Amino acid sequence: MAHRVADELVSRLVEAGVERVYGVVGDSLNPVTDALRINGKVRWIHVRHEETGAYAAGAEAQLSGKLAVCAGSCGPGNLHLINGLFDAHRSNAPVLAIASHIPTSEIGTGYFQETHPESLFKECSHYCELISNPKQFERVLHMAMQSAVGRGGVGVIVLPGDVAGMEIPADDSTRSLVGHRPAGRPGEKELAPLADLINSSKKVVLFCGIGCANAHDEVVAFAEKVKSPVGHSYRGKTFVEYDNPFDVGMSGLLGFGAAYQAMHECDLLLLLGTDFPYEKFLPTKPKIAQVDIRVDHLGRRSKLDLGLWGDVGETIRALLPMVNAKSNGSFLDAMLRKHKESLRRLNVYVDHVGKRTPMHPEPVATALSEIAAPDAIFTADTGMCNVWSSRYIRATKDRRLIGSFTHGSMANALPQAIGAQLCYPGRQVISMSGDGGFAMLMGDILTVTQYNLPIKIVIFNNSALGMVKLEMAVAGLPDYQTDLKNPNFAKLAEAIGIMGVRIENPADVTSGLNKALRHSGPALIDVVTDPNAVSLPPHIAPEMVVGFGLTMGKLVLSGHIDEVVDTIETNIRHI
Ligand SMILES: Cc1ncc(C[n+]2csc(CCOP(=O)(O)OP(=O)(O)O)c2C)c(N)n1
Ligand SMILES: [Mg+2]
Repeated sequence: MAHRVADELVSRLVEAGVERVYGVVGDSLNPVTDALRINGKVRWIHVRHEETGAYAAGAEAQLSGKLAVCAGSCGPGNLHLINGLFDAHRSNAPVLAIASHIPTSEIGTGYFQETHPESLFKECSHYCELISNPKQFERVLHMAMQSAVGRGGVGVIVLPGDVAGMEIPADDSTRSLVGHRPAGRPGEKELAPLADLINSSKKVVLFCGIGCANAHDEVVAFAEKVKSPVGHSYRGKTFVEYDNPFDVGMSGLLGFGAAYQAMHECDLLLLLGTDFPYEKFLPTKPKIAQVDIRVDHLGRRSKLDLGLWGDVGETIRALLPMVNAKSNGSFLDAMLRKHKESLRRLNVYVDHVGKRTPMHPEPVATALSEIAAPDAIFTADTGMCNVWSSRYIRATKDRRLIGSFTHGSMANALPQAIGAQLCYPGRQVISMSGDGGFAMLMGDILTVTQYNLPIKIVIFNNSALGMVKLEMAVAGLPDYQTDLKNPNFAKLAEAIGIMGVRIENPADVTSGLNKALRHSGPALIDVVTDPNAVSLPPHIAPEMVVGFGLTMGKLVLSGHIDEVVDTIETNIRHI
């Protein structure tokens, strides 16, 4: 049988260990899907929207560290991938995107469905090339996959349908992908000034990001020796929060605990594997040192007294014998006390659930954390689910939490859960969805039913674009266009043949979640929550308070006094 470029593509995917390709079939992509059908070793996952496919591939890649693949047909088909690819790329998730393309003879003529994917995907990839000749194919594919796997992010091949269908000789020589990272760390000469800084500082604080993914034990051992509070970013959470007696929570607008205070009261702040972007939350007074394997991250947020290029775990292992154990733990103790107190305040709605409806979301997230499996995979939608997941989902050694943490796009949670569940069929996967986020890519609940994926979709149904409602309040703007008129999502789930559980009453939270999480198939839990539940950051800047006051003033002036009372009553216990 004739061997086409598309057949060669599939052989190379098999060789690279790819198990699935997410996408929607169509025209120019036909040779590729046909080759997948014939080969039979790679599964085509038929999503309802290509953006879902890109998110799902990104989730697979983030969780497994292995190459994942998505595909879109020419023009609009691959254009739909783009937001999910931005997310994957900015999460350093190794993803290959196959952007199929119009026939080569038509390129540049304003042909039906014509776009220029090689320009469109440039910004969301390390490598993106058009394959216009079969002889080019093998090397371009290799470079796209190698850049995705090696640099962490997206590689794109733009493959016209006619080229995909052209015959080429089967090639059994291999060009293997190199996926492992070098165990790079600074030498003793570069480490010495860092050891000096640490030894001459009384109060050292660690702030840990995703770069600490394999450095839990090193971070904790260092914190113990130097008596350091350990704060973390959202992406760092699941890797450093568990089994860590020195944990002081998270910084940033969604933050909690004593991380902000510790970072501002220390005399040396060590930024470890973090690219935390919010300058306002970073201190300027203490000395700052940063360690990162991504050299372009060094010094791009804070002015550094010392930057070291290296893997966090390797660097700490080498550094540890060079630093003196500190005997005075009073700063650490004070921060841990402050953290405990802050958690106590954060838990007022959990400790005093009450009977009020619509209910607060915090007890829901807390119950979810308690009931979920110790190795559950959580995905969290952009919006208030970021707050509930970062604060109330407890990290364990084996749990994972992913979201659109760098790109910050809505509607990521359900698609990411699809990728997570397909990649880890034996693990519990929980999508913490906003009602806005869920509805945005709602069509792909049909992918959940089509593949009978036992995902548990928990919708925090506050009938609002809640995060934006809060942003408007903070900015002193009256609430505008944030309300959502929703159906009963549980009934909607039942209509498409999956378990639907509607929770309207605080007393039903635990039993409702239990019922759904114990169910062996897919389940949707529609939890009706308070649209006025706002979250205040641990550090409230004066201008934010002014903003809050202003909104209240404007609401009163516009006759919404009942809403003002409601909001104050709802949130007063936070302040
Ligand atoms: C694709 C996209 N559109 C708009 C936004 C701006 N935005 C951020 S959060 C949010 C509201 C999310 O609402 P919902 O999913 O209901 O979650 P909630 O905050 O209410 O919990 C919006 C509109 C975004 N981040 N991404
Ligand atoms: Mg909402």
